[in-house]
Order: sequence, then C-alpha cells, then structure tokens
Amino acid sequence: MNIIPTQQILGAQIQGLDLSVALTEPLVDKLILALGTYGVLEFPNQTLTTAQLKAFSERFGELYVSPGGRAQAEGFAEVMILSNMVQDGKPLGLKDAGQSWHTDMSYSKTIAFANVLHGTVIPQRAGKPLGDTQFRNTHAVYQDIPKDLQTRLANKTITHDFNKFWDLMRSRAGSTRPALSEQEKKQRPPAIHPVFLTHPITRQKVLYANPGYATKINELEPHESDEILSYLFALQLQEKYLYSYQWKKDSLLIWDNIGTMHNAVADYDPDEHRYIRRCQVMATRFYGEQGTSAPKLFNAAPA
Ligand SMILES: O=C(O)CCC(=O)C(=O)O
Ligand SMILES: [Fe+2]
Repeated sequence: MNIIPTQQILGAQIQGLDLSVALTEPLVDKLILALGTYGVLEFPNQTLTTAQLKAFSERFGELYVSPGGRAQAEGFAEVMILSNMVQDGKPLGLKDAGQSWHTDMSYSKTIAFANVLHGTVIPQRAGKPLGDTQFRNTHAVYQDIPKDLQTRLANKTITHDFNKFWDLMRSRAGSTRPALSEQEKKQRPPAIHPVFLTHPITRQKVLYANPGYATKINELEPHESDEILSYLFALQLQEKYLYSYQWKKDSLLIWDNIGTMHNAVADYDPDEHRYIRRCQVMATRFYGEQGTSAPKLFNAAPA
C-alpha cells in the first residue's frame, strides 16, 4: 500500500489496495491512522458489490441504519444510495444529500466517525467532472481560534439539531423533501456535544460546530451564542481550510467526520447523472457512556 498525500490542506490517495477482499487488521489500523492524519482518503479504481462495500465499511466500526429507511440499497439497510437518477418513475436514491456545509450525524448522541462513498456514475460536462465533495479541515480551524476564545469556550457545549439542515434544504427552490413527521422528529432529538472535541486518532483538538446542525452554545446568553457561532462559522468557511475532491468513476472515498466538515456541490443538472453508494460508520468505538466529552483514544494494534 502507498499513501500519496495531496499536499493540500486535506486528502491522500491510497494506491495498491483491492477493497473487494478482506484486509488484515494491521492494514485497517494503518488506514484509520491515515484517515485521522489526512481527513479524506481516495482509493481509485475499485470494483465493489454492495455486499463488499458494506463488508469493507464495517471494518472501521458500527454502521448506521437510517430510521426512516429512505434511499436504502435493496437488501442492505446499512447502504444508502445518493443519486439523481430515476428508473420507471422512481428515484433511485436521495438526490440532494449534503448540499450545504455540515458534519454527518452531529445531531446524534452517537456521532459519525467515517463516511464511505463509492461513486460509479459521475456527472461530466465538457470533459470535466461535476458534483465535487468539498471539505474543510477542523483541526486547522481550531489552531487559528484566538487563545482567549479557545479558553472561553473550552468547557462550553453546543446543541446540534437535525431539523435545522432539513428545513434549510426544504426551503430551496425545487426541493421535493417532505416536512418531517412528528415521529421522524422524535427519532432524531437534538444532541449536545462539547464545542471542541479531542480527536480520538490525532489526539488534537478540533472545532465541532458545523453550520448545518449547530444551533446554540448552551451556556451563553442567546445574543452571545449567536454572535460567537456566526464568528466560528465564518472562520471555518475561509478558503485556506478548503479541499475540493473531484470525483472519478469507481473511486471509493472515506472521510473523517470529526476532523472535517463537508458540502456536496450541486452544479449538475437532473439529466447529468450521479450514482454513489454510501455507508456511514458511527463513532461508537471511540465514545462510550461518557459520550463525546471523553473519547477512548485509538491505539493501532502491533503490526
Ligand atoms: O454526495 C456527496 O458528495 C456527499 C453527500 C453527503 O453529505 C454525505 O454523504 O454525507
Ligand atoms: Fe454529509
């Protein structure tokens, strides 16, 4: 296996692995270390059945099953389809997933660790791929927060709410997202996490405050909370933290949901097709009863 860093703020390409066959545990541990270090890993030229994608993803931790059952791959509750394609009048998947800056599952008590996506149909125009997935480096953002603010927010927490992102997406022109039912709202109550998390792999601090789900800093007056959240959102949206991943057909991408936040670029039309299968790996291996305030740090098994 070769790890080729992009030399940008995030990202590395992993060469020389066939992900359709089971990897050894030391190799998986090396990938977990690389994921913490580079935030986004691309594995080019992978041919994977849905069962193989699930089997590979499971090596990183427990897989998420969406309670609504939306856009599931047939026969695989843990695999979701991201696609704008329609067959016999039926959408093949979710067509507008993640189209604004967010961190997967920050609204959940059990947060997400890694998202695994395998892209088999990538839209193109004039020879250029469309539908990039963009990332920002939350380790680098933390480093740039002024020391006095780091200290002030060190013991503060943020409420993350699933409804915030859903309502934002619904308010967009052309959205076909239905309003959430009372039951769906109950299935995803808001969650509270520290403003800064200790990353379980790098052991460094990250800012955990994404614009998609973060609604308030719980210990501050509302006007102060609004002011500081706006500041933190603007800070992390600076260009210097940005890495834009341009999709290649048959690439598999894994990203770390603790050390990055992301955005799916909606720059393609309905007849420019995209088809990606996805497994969400939850961070249960790092967070026990204490939740996100006390991570179990990652230790690679001896090779
Ligand atoms: O489709 C993409 O590029 C990313 C969508 C997204 O936000 C996700 O899968 O979590
Ligand atoms: Fe996402």
